[in-house]
Amino acid sequence: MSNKEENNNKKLEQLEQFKKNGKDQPMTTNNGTKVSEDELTLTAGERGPSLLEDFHFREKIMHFDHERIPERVVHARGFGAHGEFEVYEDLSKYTSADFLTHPGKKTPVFTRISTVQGSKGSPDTVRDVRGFATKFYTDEGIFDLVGNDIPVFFVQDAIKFPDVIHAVKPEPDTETPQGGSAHDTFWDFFAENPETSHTTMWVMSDRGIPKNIRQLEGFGVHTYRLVNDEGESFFVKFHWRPVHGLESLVWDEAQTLQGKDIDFHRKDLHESIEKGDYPAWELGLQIIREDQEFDFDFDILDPTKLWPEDEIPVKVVGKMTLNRNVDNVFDEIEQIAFHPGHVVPGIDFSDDSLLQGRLFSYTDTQISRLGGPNFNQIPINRPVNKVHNNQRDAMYQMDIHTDKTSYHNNGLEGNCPFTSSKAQGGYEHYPERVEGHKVRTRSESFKDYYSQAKLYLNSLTKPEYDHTVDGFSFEIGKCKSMDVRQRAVNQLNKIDRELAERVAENVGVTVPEENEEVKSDKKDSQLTMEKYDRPLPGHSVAVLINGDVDPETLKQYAKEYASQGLNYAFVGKHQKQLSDDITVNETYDTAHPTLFDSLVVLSDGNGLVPDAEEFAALAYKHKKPIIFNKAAADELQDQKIKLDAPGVFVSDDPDTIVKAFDKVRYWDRK
Ligand code: HDE
Repeated sequence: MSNKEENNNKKLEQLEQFKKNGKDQPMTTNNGTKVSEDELTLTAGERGPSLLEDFHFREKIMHFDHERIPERVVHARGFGAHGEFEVYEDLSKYTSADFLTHPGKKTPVFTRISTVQGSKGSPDTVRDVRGFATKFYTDEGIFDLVGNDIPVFFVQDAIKFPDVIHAVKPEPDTETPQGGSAHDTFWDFFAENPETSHTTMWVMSDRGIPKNIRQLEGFGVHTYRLVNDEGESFFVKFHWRPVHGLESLVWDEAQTLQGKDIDFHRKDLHESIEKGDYPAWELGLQIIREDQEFDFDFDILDPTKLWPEDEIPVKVVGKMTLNRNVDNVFDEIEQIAFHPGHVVPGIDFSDDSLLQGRLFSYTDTQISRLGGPNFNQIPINRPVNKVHNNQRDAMYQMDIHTDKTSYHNNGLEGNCPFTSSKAQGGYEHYPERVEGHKVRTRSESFKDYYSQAKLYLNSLTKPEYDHTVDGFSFEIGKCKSMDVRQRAVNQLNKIDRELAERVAENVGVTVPEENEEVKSDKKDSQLTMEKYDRPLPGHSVAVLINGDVDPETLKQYAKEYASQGLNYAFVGKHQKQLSDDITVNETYDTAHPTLFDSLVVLSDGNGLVPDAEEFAALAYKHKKPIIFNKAAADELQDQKIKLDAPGVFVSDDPDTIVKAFDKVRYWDRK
């Protein structure tokens, strides 16, 4: 069969497929008129001027001209997916929320993970906090848990949010840097607003550069309330614990990826769902009784403080699995509208003033982003239960209301829709008793800015601590103003003397003579990233094929890696099919060591090409597991790669990979 015939047959087959899906529809204008021509404008004569009466052309271009909507002020860059949530046990002791009291019941969810600072087209792997927002479509309405991947926040009061965001966003005179905090205004803010200390400590550590979306933790950050059927209330912090473990990039790798693949995180999420290797998180709760509110050495309403897990353990209560990719990124991920004020009966707010401020901001921002107050009628934002109320009209109204009345009380329509008592499932706010003077002051209990920053540092492993020193040194070292650098280091001196000394030396400023560091040896065992297991499935391996390696050998590697649930790619000089089932799908140009978790170098014994050595050198530098076959090990020229270094293996056996992944990074490799 000729190529042309083959193509025609393929097209016919496709058409049959589309017919089956009901997609073989004629093209129409937005008014439903069938379109006869979609590639040529209407002109007066073949070479003549275009005619204004070409309504299809005008409509097509007009619509295109308006395709963009304002990006989110913060969290503009994000990706997400659909999934489901299932609670493990009946939590009615704490809450009346239906989706938390029926084990086995599956609640649909949508999760969007985002960076904070960068614009919509910025790279995924910048150093930043990640937003972690989940919409639960419960039978009682929507509950949005709009959190971050770091358990604390930069500021204590919502009125300071525009300030911290203005400081971290690109500087106004140059609009740089994009997607990062390594610049003067952010570090000036850090130096002048000590409440940022704790969160900044997290962002400068490995937590600021997560390896992917699947492997990060999530936190509700604020203290919320759970309220049970009897009206009893508990304070609660929400946690998401990644089933695939918690991993980070190294900074050099994160920066390289900003060029090699700016979509690194979103691709990983998308591809793992396509493969059926579903990202999943367990929901955890830290719960304290109301009478315990003042039992701790921090204020539970202060969002710059975490609740140490050694003191208040996390109770794991359910699991979220993301199992369906979106069909259309704009329609779903861009138009989704989260709001911490979307709650269901059984979940309520605390007096955390940051949370209280957020309750205003999110609806307000949707009005300019999504064009009016009817954004909850967009398909991705609709609750699964039916909405009935007397709200009417406004921009982009999608419903046709057939009731005569749109007010309450009414007599004409039986006073419908009617309100419901708590017993009937109506939302009643927790009747917290409040009293006080109207003041603009902050409680004394919010004024300890350094103890938990120190707690975090004390809890890190030595490599994690060293990375944090490097994070601060890079960021502060990027500041042009020596005064800003000095003031930032002066702040560090109040938290940790060693950190201040090491950063000061790296960025060319002095450490204050006085040793002012907060005195505390307190640690929490749950703050290091090392606390997680890192299951083998889902990790990736680049298999370098140097020379003419026998396809039968490659088949054994492919079989072993597939059986371990690893994602692997064969990398060689050219993309080509070597046998029926073995294809070299990547080259030294299309692949890069930063795109993989580990490396296997297979040589045919005729000398390693320089590209292969370079590949290995970078994977070695980034402390990844590396396996050389015996031939490759013999041929290795690069003196910096030590074959007896931690995490370097010499073996012809495909199952060495299991041993190699004993650690995901060999931090002790020099
Ligand atoms: Fe947000 N935040 N935020 N925020 N936030 C927004 O809402 C705001 C805060 C968070 O994937 C905006 O729809 C104020 C804390 C996430 O769509 C905006 C304050 C935490 C997302 C807004 C905060 C968050 C947003 C911008 C201080 C973690 C992305 C677009 C009181 C607990 C959600 C939008 C998504 C988005 C305001 C502080 C998380 C402007 C005023 C603390 C994950 O309304």
